[in-house]
Amino acid sequence: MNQETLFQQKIDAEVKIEARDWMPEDYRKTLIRQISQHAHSEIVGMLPEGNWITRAPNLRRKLILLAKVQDEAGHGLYLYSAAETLGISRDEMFDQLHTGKAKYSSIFNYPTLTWADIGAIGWLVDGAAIMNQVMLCRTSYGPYARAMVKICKEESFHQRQGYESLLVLSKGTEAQRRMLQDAVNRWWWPSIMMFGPSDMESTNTEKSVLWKIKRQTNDELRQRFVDATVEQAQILGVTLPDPDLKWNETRGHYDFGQINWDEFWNVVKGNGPCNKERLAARVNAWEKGAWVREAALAYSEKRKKKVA
Ligand code: BYC
Repeated sequence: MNQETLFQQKIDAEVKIEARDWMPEDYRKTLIRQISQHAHSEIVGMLPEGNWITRAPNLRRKLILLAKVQDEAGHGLYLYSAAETLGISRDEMFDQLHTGKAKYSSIFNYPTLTWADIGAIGWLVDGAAIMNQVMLCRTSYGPYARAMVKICKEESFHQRQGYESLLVLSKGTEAQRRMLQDAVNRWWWPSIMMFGPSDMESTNTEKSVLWKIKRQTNDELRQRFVDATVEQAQILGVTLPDPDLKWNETRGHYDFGQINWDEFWNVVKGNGPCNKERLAARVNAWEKGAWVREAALAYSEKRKKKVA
């Protein structure tokens, strides 16, 4: 039996693939691509929220937001470590991000204009992220699956804090309710787009499902997210900005309107409202942090010499 057949048998039998195991080159490449893009999304995802730490409306909200943004840095680090087990270095991954070769989630290229946007990110963006990431706790590559277990626990707190902060706004003044509705109007469609292109257009899904890297397709997850979110919107008293959103008795799911795929691809290709700003912020942090990396390396060299 050849190695490829043995590998697929292991996948089919739900045996986790570990770093030292034989794997097809395409499996390794797909994982490096997905895990590093996921890590970059966590790190870039800190930027739109970090922007609001100094403007949080009270100490409690500030503490929660600080904790959430720190969690995201941690998620990035677990994911970079998981990707490193596949033979790529962290410096290479950063280089791919900084030169625009690696993607990160489209969602973080939209601006956070008001405080309600922070709640909407928690509710909708983290809500969409969890929908996608729960399946990744059972992904076939061991180091990725194990990283995802901790990440999902924290994402669940992130989603709840966002929803709770919106619930407070929904019971607030007329101006607060308007701010809430405006944030939902702007974040709804980009959140739906986060799941990626439709199954017909997705280039990677077929292989990723065969290898159990992904266990559900982009459209399946998007539908689950819409179904779960509609009732939450009703409790908040907000209208989701889609006139075609309605329950379909036959399908047992909500139907929803046409996604603007031109907008999605435009953002993915680097032309969204904040792409340039986000990338510049990351490159700037990398360049300004050079002395920290040099100092840390010098210290570890000195220790090594002492031990020797
Ligand atoms: N944005 O064949 P497809 C978070 C790309 S952050 C940009 O379906 P795949 C959080 C895709 O990469 C959430 N690009 O691809 C953090 C591919 O291009 P390449 C991040 C996208 O990989 C802070 C092409 O389109 N979560 O949790 O099978 C605060 C064709 O797509 C996007 C993850 O990264 C997009 N939205 O499926 C709050 C989860 N969608 O690479 C929250 C892990 C697609 O071939 N990633 N593309 O050049 C995944 O599950 C999958 O990579 C995706 C896409 C579902 C995103």
